Amino acid sequence: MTEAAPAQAPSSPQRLHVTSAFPAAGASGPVDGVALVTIDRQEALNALSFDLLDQLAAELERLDADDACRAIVLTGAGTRAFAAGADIKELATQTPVTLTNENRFAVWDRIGAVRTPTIAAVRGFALGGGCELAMSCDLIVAGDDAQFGQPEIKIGVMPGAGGTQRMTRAIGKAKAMELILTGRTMPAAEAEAAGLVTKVVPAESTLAEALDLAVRIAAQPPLAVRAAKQAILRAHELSLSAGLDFERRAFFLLFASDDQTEGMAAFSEKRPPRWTGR
Ligand code: CO8
Repeated sequence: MTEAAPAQAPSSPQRLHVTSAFPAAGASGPVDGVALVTIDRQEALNALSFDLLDQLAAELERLDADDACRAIVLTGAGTRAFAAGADIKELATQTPVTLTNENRFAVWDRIGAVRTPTIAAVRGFALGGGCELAMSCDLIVAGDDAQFGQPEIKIGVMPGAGGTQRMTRAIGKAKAMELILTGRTMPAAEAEAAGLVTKVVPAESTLAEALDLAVRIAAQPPLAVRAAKQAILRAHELSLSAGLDFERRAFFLLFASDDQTEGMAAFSEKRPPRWTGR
């Protein structure tokens, strides 16, 4: 298991706010093929400073480059928040010039480019940038204490890391307008009914349920998993005909993989498949 834990004193500007374990530690031992990444800045409800986001992107990229890592669970430390948004105190001093010149929002493109399936395990607040981060993941497992929302309007701005786009695609214009223009938060059950989250579970079992889902994804052939993820994400980007074309090409390409041969042979031979990721 590799672990990155906070190494510096809490007051240090270099403090690590992201820890990770690969393989993740489950209730009954290491979880094969699954990494757990934790945002740990509990004193600020895991608010996403620019440094924190840089650390998070670097960790996700490191895991994404590891063939043995087949699924990543992302969560917030503690029980109160996944992340309560961007760090408002840090944002307060920004200008259009600093935001443009320092280009720190580019980190969101790095997070969105991760090819390994990602699952957000959300307890408590997922607000503003925290909601945008959860929506950047492929699946969301929400505890029944989770609250989702884009409250930026209440502090004089609007969503800036995908909220207007991903929220609208997930729950539709009518509900997205209401949530974003009023800044109202949405409880977990409503988020599930609206189609924002994959499933709602009892709060205390959120991480276990997310790890369980990750295990089931990690057990599938990795080339096919990544190809299917890419095709699903294209459904939000492309016209239907272009998306169907992308899907068909990806499907055809998988017939060059050993896992396709193995999967279909195992079915005929009535035995479990042995995936190699080749
Ligand atoms: N940024 C900085 N600090 C925060 C944040 C935040 N987003 N949220 C909470 N904190 C801090 C509080 O300041 C407080 O610190 P302290 O004890 O030093 O005063 C501590 O966390 C605990 O918070 P509260 O005392 O406020 O806890 P409550 O239980 O009373 O309230 C709330 C919880 C309702 C979640 C409340 O903290 C709150 O409203 N937080 C702000 C939510 C918000 O507006 N989020 C959106 C931020 S803007 C944004 O995300 C834009 C995204 C753009 C892209 C991202 C680029 C990086």
